[in-house]
Amino acid sequence: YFYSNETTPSWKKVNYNSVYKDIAGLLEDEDYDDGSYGPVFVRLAWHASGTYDKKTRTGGSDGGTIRHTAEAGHGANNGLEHARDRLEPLKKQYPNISYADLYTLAGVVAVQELGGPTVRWRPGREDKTEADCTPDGRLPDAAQGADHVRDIFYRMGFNDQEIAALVGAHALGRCHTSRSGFDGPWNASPTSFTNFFYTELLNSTWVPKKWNGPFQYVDKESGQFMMLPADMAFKKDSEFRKYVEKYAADQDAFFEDFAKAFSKLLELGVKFPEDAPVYEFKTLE
Ligand code: DDH
Repeated sequence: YFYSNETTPSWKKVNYNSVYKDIAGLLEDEDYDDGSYGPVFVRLAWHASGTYDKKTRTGGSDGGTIRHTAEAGHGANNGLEHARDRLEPLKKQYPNISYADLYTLAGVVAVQELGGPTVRWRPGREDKTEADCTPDGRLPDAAQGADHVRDIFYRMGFNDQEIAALVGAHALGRCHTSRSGFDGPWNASPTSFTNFFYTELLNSTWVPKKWNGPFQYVDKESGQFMMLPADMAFKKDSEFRKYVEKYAADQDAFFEDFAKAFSKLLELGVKFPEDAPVYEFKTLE
């Protein structure tokens, strides 16, 4: 009779390289959005983590609470069910992975497989109950400006440089009127991880969109690309703008800073087991 199995924690029973490959296999789908679940996986990982409050040490990705109705139902999380539903078969295939690890790992896979940097990631988050969901209002409001963005991200423990690096994720994906009310992608290659958020922000002329929807900007030239009011804060605010100019000019610097800040985001508030290894997954072909 071997009892060693009983004492092995679930997180140690998972082959994370294998989960990485299987998540990568779920990215492409020509019928979904721009052909990839990558952007919405990144957003799921970010919203799962971005509820962290360093003062009360509540929120964050630990617990995987974004899957519970109470938190999934927060307005900012509209549409993230597409990402969770897409990943659900992997939870069945790997019953020992926590949702919290699965959702954060999906963000890492998406960043890497869409052409971004290697993001260091550790397993060992544990799922918690609905009672551990955070209150609504911890994620940023896209209609507001620099002061609000700072309030939200300083609460998590980020500085201006890290905030400016993180928002570069808006090179990916799009806004959906059915989810946030806003409309459109930020650039012409929403399924590639690039520094185009910064280059577009600086190089295009942004004008208010004429429509009945919420106030947002479109590029004057084509009208196809968008910026949120909160995005424009990174151009208007001189401290944020320093980093925007740096990342627009130097994609390597952006990749390096994004990888660090994104990894930190996914670990906010997590109490990892002492022997949890750090993975640097190899990007697939
Ligand atoms: Fe974001 N984001 N985000 N965002 N985000 C939206 C989409 C995506 C804000 C608002 C919105 C980050 C920061 C901010 C991604 C990643 C990240 C949408 C549109 C809104 C609104 C949702 C929809 O309609 O589907 C605001 C405000 C901020 C801020 O104040 C800084 C950060 C830090 C990240 C990150 O990942 C590190 C991604 C990816 C998307 C595209 C999702 C998709 O489905 O496509």
